[in-house]
Amino acid sequence: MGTVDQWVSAPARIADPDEGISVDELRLAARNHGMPLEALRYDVTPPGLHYLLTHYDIPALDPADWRLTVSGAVTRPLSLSLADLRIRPRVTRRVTLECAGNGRARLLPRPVSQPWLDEAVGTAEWTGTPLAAVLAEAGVAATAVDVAFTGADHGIERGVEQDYRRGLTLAEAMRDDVLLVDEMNGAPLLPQHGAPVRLIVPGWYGMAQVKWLVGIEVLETEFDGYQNVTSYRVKQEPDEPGEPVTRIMPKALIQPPGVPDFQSRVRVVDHGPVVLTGRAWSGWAPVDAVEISIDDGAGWRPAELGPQPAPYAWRSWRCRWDAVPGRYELRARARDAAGNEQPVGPAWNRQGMANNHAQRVTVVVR
Ligand SMILES: Nc1nc2c(c(=O)[nH]1)N[C@H]1C(S)=C(S)[C@@H](COP(=O)(O)O)O[C@H]1N2
Ligand SMILES: [Mo]
Repeated sequence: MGTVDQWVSAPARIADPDEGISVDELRLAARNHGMPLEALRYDVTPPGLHYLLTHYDIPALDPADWRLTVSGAVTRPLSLSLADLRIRPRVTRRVTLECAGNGRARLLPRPVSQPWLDEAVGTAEWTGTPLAAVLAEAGVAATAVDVAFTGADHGIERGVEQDYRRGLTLAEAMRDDVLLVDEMNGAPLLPQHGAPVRLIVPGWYGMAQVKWLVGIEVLETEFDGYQNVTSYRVKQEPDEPGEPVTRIMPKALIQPPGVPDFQSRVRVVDHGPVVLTGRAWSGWAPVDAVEISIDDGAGWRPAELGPQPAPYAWRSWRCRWDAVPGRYELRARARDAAGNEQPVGPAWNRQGMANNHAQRVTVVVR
């Protein structure tokens, strides 16, 4: 008999240059679906179309006996029921979430993990109560530095058994737009999106948005859990510490025009005037420019931006194109007000994190 470790702790792996997507990756992709790109038409993504990413299993939580504990370096530890949370001041924020691994399957060589293409994104109206006031009520010690958020889901990752747990600096946790939410688009959170309560940290990649929240612990030392220190790092070599993944890099996506070919998803468009549309977002600052290329990045034309609906929600863009018969590779790129520019090509890193290379949409104009 082997130990559990011997059977399940596969090391992080980079695919061989000509290695296709494996059954293990396909199994992850079937559980963790992306947002169908035609759903870029919606300002707010209908819940069933929002992307989904869950490391382990969706836990069974009964909202009637669910409790959220606030513990650690606080003067008044708390244990809150859902009713306790719901009588607190309520706020709704429109926030775009994107998985930090979005785009990973296009990297060469490919980091073996959830094989996202472009679709790991969605925007929702999240309703809940500000975290800062809950922390203030618990009385955060002057010596506190980080806050750890624990989900009710449990599993094993690279041989390390764990609850899903992420840390944030105290300063980030005390931002007034960070919420403990129990509603998505005006309805109770669905099981797959973290019911009954999840954390929303506007602007950050998905890993910070802890679902099935059951514990908040105030720490006097830096959080050193797996999901901050081992995973979600931008690094080239397996043994270097790398840089932590934090906020969402700017990205624009094109709502695929025309109609798709079933198997290849190549788009077929009639010649004549076409209005290309899509969405763009950044977790650093509002997007202030989107450009479109119809010839795979050889030339760029400006798109017209729609309103910025909320600081961390995607904004729409549109761009006219007089389509002449032929085959085209459409690309879009965004720039934000902080000066971050979306690159056309990928920047490789071992875990395939925070990659905002430009989407490519193949279009045949007839
Ligand atoms: N408890 C818990 N929270 C979690 C995760 C998880 O596996 N467990 N996955 C994270 C990741 S990696 C992402 S991208 C987002 C996805 O949120 P969604 O499934 O609601 O779109 O949830 C985050 N929160
Ligand atoms: Mo993610």
